[in-house]
Amino acid sequence: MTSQTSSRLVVVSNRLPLGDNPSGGLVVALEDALGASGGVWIGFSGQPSEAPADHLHDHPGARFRRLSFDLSQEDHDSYYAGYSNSTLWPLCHGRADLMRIVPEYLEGYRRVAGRIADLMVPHLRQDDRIWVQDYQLFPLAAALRERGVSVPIGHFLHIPFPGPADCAALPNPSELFQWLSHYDLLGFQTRRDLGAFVQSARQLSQFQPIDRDMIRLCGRTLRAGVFPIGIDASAFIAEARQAPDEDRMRSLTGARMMIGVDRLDYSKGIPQRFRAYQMLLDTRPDLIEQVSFLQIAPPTRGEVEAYQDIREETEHLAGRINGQFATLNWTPIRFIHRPFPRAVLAGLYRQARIGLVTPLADGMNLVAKEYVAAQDVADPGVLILSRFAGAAETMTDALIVNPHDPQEMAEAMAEALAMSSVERRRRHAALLQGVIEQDVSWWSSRYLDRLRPVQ
Ligand code: GDG
Repeated sequence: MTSQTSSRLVVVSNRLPLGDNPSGGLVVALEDALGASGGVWIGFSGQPSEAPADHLHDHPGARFRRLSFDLSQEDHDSYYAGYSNSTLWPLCHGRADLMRIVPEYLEGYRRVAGRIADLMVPHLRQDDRIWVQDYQLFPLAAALRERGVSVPIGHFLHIPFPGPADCAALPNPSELFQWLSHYDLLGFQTRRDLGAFVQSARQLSQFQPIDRDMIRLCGRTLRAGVFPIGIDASAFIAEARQAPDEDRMRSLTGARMMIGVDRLDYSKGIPQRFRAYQMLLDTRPDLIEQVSFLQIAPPTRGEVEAYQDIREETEHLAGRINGQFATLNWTPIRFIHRPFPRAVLAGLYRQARIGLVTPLADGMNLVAKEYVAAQDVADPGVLILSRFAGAAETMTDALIVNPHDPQEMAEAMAEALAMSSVERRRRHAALLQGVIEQDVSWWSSRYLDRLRPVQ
């Protein structure tokens, strides 16, 4: 086997970034490592297929090699909409009440990992290092090991790791730790998640710490560490500087804008945010027409029932608040259930006096970092950040709030609106430094430096 510096990187994620010019932080971060090592990115093609091929499809013409696999509708429903997004996602976000335990989901989840492993094996080389992304693919290392693959395999979890009480609600807690034990490196977003993993593994599995980052799990030795993900900060800063001013409502009424940008997911705390804003308008009538709230919430996972519910709840609440407070010149909430191009988002962040990032649970939350990167350093806005976003572990100069407490959030909004320019600049400078230093390339190189055989 060749040395690890010349090893080839193989990234596997649920979705393959496709298109001629795939963008996004993760792609940018991995592009250099993939390009320099002649690497490969493997993922789902995106559309369920009636006759899934028994080989990976090559997508030529990119800056790195991309190979996609097909999934049947049945596999997609059980593995993706089922076990990944109706069992694991709610569980990892503290919503065991929304979790659906269906034997076919778990079977499909295991079956798809086995299928991906089968498709991958003919493409693998002795000098590969494999980096598996996220909760959709927990069993992949075990499936590859079963097929004789012995190269280093790492996993990075983008979402929170559940504590022991939540893990115990899974249909298969001990299998989860078995799956994880086949990796050489487990990466988490925050110390909180690493701590939850250790506690859960101790209680529900065979676990022993060895030294600083080495552990024994289910009879195997591996590493575990914290690698907080970042954004492509320099690109985002440049994009926001060039963006046109799109906030026409401000020119009409002079109202300062608060912005939220989230996939419409129940973990993001959007209704709680709306209620806090309602409380602000109720208790501070002087702010009527002085502040507006733009919530961009593109659709996601519409096939899962809990997502249809959150859409209804959010639309209903926005309608009620608008009905109660709107004037002829001003609408308190603009709720837009559609995606916008990145460059437009960058400009909107820059024009917003307040960035509202108030999830009830979140692995990291990149919007918090994008909002900071987009600000005008001479006249920056204020980030209001939930203590339950992974980002709160490092972004301590934001106004940190409890998203379950509408009064505390309304007070933070009022405080942000009244904050002096000196304090806004001080807080923003500290936040921006972190966003720039710990960007997405920093994240991927720290992780890949540690992805090597354990012995
Ligand atoms: C998972 C974890 C973790 C949103 N609306 C539009 C749009 N977006 C972009 C944002 C941001 C990204 O999507 C969302 O990232 P988040 O980090 O906020 O949240 P998740 O999608 O839940 O991501 C999370 C992340 O993985 C990375 O590890 O931070 O905790 O849950 O970049 O800007 N982009 C465009 N139009 C939109 O309308 N172009």
